[in-house]
Amino acid sequence: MGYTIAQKIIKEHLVCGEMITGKEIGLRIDQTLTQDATGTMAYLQFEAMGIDRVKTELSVAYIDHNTLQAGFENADDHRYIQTVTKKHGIRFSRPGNGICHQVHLERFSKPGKTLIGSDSHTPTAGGIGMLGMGAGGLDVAVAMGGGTYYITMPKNIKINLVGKLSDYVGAKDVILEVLRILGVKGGVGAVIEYAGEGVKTLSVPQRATITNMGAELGATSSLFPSDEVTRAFLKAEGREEDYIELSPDEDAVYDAEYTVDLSKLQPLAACPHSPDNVKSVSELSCMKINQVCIGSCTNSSMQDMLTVAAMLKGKTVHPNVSLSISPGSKQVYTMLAECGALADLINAGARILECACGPCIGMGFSPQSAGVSLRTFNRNFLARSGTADAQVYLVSPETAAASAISGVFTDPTTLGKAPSIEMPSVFKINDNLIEMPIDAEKMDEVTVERGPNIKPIPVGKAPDKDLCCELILKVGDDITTDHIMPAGTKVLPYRSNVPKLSEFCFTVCDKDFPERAKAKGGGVILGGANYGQGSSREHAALVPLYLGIKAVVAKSFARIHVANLINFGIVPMTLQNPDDYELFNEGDQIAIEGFAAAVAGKDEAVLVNKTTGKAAILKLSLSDRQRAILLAGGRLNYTKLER
Ligand code: MIC
Ligand code: SF4
Repeated sequence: MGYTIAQKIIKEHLVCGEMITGKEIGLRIDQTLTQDATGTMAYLQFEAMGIDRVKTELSVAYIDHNTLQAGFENADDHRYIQTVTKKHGIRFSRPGNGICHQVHLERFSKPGKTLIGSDSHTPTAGGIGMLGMGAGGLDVAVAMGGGTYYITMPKNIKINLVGKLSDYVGAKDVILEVLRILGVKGGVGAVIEYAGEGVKTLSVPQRATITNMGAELGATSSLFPSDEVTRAFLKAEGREEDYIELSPDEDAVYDAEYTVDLSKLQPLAACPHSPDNVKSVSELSCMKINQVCIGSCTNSSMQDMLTVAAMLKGKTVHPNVSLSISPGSKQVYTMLAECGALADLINAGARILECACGPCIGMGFSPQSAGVSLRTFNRNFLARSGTADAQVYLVSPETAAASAISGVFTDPTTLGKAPSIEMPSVFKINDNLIEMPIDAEKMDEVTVERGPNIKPIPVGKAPDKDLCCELILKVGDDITTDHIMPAGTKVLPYRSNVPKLSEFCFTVCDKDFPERAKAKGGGVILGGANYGQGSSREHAALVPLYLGIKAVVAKSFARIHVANLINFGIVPMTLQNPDDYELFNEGDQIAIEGFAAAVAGKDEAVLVNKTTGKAAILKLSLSDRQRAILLAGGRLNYTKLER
């Protein structure tokens, strides 16, 4: 039996375990990336491990999330990351150089290699045939130290692309169609591979738009083959030597296959508040809009920007609309300026932002009250924009530009023929904002600078024999990490200050949660299906740990979040019978009988509702390694015990 692309890369990097779907495997990681909102924690953890220099082929620290700097906190964190990376052998991408995934795709990604990043959209690199996976900062720290990265051996889903995109239909519409078909849980436990004749009609940045939003499917990663289009992209980046051809074997076996006919696709939009709530733009046409935001790691390439500039040239943004544009990288920004397209955007009335995440993570540009915002981003979770009642729709750059001009939701295919854009065959290469680390023998010369905002990381405890506490919070299905630990201007500056961060935990769902959890000394959270979907932020585990959460019981969990819970010693348990969710209410006194025994190997415990007398069976599915981590009270303790 032949191999899929994912299986080929996994086989090359397998350190332990068997390549049997659903079993835990360990992988050697070639490259890592961090961004600043998760990076501070990752480097604090790396420092705590006491390893002098990173052991990966390449590690890069990006500054792209927390660039608003409304107080000293962000700048202090930047300085910490800049100095700690210099000392320990990590490249530092300065603020102003661009969004981690866009820059990494341009400058460092390599087909056939493995990459983990402390950001859930690390699979963007799959656009070039690199196995990129999002992970918690602690997992990235371990990989930087040369440690193994553990995942569940994924199944393989194939998406056959046939035909060719029509005018004004973009790569975003392809992934929105896949989201429509599979839903936000459809990729859980899988790598999504794109195949078929349609593949060669898509450029690398278009492919990267698609693999980027595989994160929204819950997938472990997404991959395109590496082919002549990949070679041309690498050549334009002056890195043709990094090219290798990569495709699945003819007889590779996939667990499921779907076909998307590119020529039949229409412009699509993900409606509030979930990326899989997909409708056609024509169904929404004429709805008044207030804001358009173009950019983010999913749609900020030169191709996207040139398309938007060509559509806006000579026009004016509608008076009722505010349009922001954030190019993805310094490379894109410079090329836009040099070819004059930036002037077309400015002239049309676009508000040009720096090349960073910006509005995508609620760092500015929050919509007006109940405002309708069209965004080329990848997430439209409730309140993520910074305005609690905003209505955010995810659309292609083509739909965004057409609607920005008209002031209403506009299907760009009604505009006739699309303007042709000319992509440069050689890109503007200047890595002057990537700082190289100091040589190993000089590392003692570097003083790591720590600001007062950096507070100690909470550490977990071994599980109690039986757990008696309150059901401190009950939430529904598809709870995102933006619900658990919101971001935005008011919260993000405290990513290295867990006590302060705790004041915002779950406040999107229940503004009293932090106070209640503190007063009651924590307890257990009950969630629905796909608990913890979305970002890789380990703060969504660290902060509940700080607030005394010992276990989360849910119908099912998202991949990165469950790994983060285990890393910080919070026990993730599932209801054997999902209907038992109804037997428990917030505020009930509960007991998890046989809690420690379940973790130690019994894999089963009883959740008793002391208030009503009802009970439910809880299941725990752990590898021996995960079991040992939880018994030690989290990975930091476990690593100390290992030494
Ligand atoms: C996101 O898009 O949600 C983020 C912000 O990039 C997160 C990381 C974080 O919370 O810092 C992610 O995707 O992992
Ligand atoms: Fe940044 Fe948004 Fe991409 Fe997250 S999804 S890395 S916040 S641009």
